[in-house]
Amino acid sequence: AAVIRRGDYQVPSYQVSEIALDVRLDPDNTEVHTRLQLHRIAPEPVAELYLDGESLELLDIQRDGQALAESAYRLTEGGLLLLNPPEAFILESRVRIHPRANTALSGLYHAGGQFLTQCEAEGFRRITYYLDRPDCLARFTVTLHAPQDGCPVLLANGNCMATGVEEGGWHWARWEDPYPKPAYLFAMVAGDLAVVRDRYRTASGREVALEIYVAERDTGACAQAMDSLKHAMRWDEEVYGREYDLNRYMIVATDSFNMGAMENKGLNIFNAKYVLASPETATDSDYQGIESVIAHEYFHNWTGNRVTLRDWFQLSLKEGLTVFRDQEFSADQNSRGVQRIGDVRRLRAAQFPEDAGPLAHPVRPDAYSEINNFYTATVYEKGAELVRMMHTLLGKVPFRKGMDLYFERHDGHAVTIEDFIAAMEDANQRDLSGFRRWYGQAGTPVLRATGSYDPARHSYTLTLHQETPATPGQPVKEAVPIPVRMALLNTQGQRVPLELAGGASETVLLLEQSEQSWNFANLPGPVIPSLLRGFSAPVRLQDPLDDDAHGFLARHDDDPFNRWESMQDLAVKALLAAVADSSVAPLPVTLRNAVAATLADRQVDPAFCAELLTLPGEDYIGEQMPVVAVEAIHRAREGMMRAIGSHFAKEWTDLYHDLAAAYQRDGLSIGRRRLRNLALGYLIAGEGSRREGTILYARQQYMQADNMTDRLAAFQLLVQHQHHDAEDVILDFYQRWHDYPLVIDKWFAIQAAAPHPKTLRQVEHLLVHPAFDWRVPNRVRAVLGAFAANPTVFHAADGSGYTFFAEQIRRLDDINPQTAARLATPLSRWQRYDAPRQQAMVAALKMLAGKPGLSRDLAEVIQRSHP
Ligand code: DPP
Ligand code: ZN
Repeated sequence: AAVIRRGDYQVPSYQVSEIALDVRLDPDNTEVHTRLQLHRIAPEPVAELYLDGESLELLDIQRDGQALAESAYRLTEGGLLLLNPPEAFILESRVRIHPRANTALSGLYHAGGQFLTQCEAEGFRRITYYLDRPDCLARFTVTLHAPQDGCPVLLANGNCMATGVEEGGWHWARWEDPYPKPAYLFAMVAGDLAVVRDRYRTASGREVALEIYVAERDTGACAQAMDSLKHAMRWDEEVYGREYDLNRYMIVATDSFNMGAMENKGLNIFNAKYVLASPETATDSDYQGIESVIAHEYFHNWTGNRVTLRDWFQLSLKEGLTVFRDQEFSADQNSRGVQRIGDVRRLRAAQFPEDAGPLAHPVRPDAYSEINNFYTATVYEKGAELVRMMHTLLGKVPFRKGMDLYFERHDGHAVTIEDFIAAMEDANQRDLSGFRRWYGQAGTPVLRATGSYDPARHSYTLTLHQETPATPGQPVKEAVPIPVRMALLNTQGQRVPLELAGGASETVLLLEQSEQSWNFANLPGPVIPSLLRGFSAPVRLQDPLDDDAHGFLARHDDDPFNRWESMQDLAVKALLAAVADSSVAPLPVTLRNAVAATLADRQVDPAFCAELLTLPGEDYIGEQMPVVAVEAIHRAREGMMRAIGSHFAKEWTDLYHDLAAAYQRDGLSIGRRRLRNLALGYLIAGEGSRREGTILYARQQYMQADNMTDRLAAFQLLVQHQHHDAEDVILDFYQRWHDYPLVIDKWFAIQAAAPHPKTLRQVEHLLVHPAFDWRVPNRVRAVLGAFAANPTVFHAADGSGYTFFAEQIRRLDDINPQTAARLATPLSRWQRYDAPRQQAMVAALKMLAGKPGLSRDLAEVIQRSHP
């Protein structure tokens, strides 16, 4: 497929000032009439003007009111070529499209009885012929026509200007968006939806109507979404001085959606997973997911919509920045330390492996063939880390000055990452040129720290060294600026004043060369360094500390992230030792003491305590090995769970009973539930194969829970530990919740994630279950996504997991290429496994590569995975 390169960017030769759409909605045959006002901006006449268009049936085309002569245009595979276009003209087209058959869920589609659109990145060209590129900003008017019965609600971006009825039981509505926007932010919705309303008064006193559109029976489950929206609106006013700019903010929830949500101007469309929640159906982490995604899409109104992208290579300009903003929002709403740990966990789980494999790409990529494949952890999560580093280096107030200048300069424009950095630099007279390398260079830098205390001089010397491994297409790497937030702790665990930081006890060192040293003089005595506090840079830190020092930091470091990190380090080292030698004790004494101290610490917030006591996942352990030892890792981790469970059985039992409480939704209660469910997990693990006592706790908790967090935690433990003996609960769960798609997704996912050999068979059954639906991405992800994240089953030594998985991806590719390509990425990690697994994974990739009618999306992932 054609490769699109960043260096080939050209300004468009024409612009659209106005676009008016008139759409007659029918699931099988929708007609779209489009009227474009085009004018040339290129200085000289051009021979041709290309309009994008895909899967469109052209019925009629006119220029300035006259049928367009056949010699004046040509239809191509991907669009329409206008030959010798005049300087300014009106182009009218009429096309037919087929929303029900659109299972790719890109463009206009019909699902669950509703008409919905998804236009990012390039879905608008599946609705009409257009300059479908983010630097083409136009004012949109759209008139929707639909049967009044099936589609009483007709929505689009902006303001509703007029409505009316027409013959045959149809009606119409006309919407106008006063803000010029790129086509990827266009949206329309039609269906039988109920609405939950609220109001918001902006800082300057304007009233905004807030509307969440859901199915009638879900109107009681929108409170978290609505509250989160109001909090996000207030936060953006307070922290960034940004107000909402239309009179109405609409959110529509659907079960059929490729992404989490979409920030269409004034009319967000959301995966229902990030809107609907009630205590009975949603877990605490579902609630948190809603808070952050609602905020994320809201924040896009300024970072993405008002200031948009010049081209898709700049995707992180809006996504990295907006993820940073939503992470900070969540940190302000909840516990900052726990939030940061969660964000880093996600970065390490998804982005680090991506950056270390064949799909590695810079935060600002250089080339793509299908842009949908670049909505990645690198563009989002690493992109957010790059913004965070600038925030760390500049400080809060200068960063805000930079943002103000960015908005002032670029409001209403389509800009680049370069423009963002320049605004930060110009507002603060700072040179951030090193960040351009961060954006352009793939791979995770390794930061090696060495240090020594000189008792004669009372000084500590710290040396930092950086090196970024080669990635595909980038054999040689340059040094990048790495901000290292740090402190030195004395033997009582207190931070000591640092001369080189003017006496402050915490500072940010900036490593710009490949190696630099710092000397900390006049110290009161020996010190232990606390480095990369708050995870101040997205790097792999190799610190100079031994287990005793980590054990010390795990108890005393006042930086929550580093305290957690020390605990993780101890666990990872012990696990790696057990993987290498199965006779090694599963719970070394340093770790045991750290666990004991954490369990005994009554001061610590329960949510943070749960983080400290959660062992690193199998994937993360595998990441630390040259070749992932699938079974040995699983055994070692189970062994450590069992050892911690049995050694501290009394503490876990006490915690389990002490933390029992009626359901409440405040932060403290959430933390207590989390810790209590962790305790239950350890108790069950600790009983080894007997499990008569504590499994009853889980059964009881499953039956009696007054909320989904507790019920699901028990359910998961039962499925995980009881194998076929859990069949009664599996059945019970289904019968209770079969009317709730989001809950049934969990039911599918937990079964597909069970770590035992029979899971493959079970998953085969799940795929033919009446509730399974290949057209619903949430459902497909629940089964195939969970399966591919199940280490011992997906990576079964006989290759059965890979073969089975590839067959399902092959099938999905005909239905929804975007989701198929996304789900297929675990196969790209083949180099990380032993030879027989490598062969089986490559064979699976080859089988997919030979598929007839392979999509551009999947083709690109396969090609890059195994060039
Ligand atoms: N909907 C996706 C997001 O908000 C793409 N813009 O991240
Ligand atoms: Zn986004």
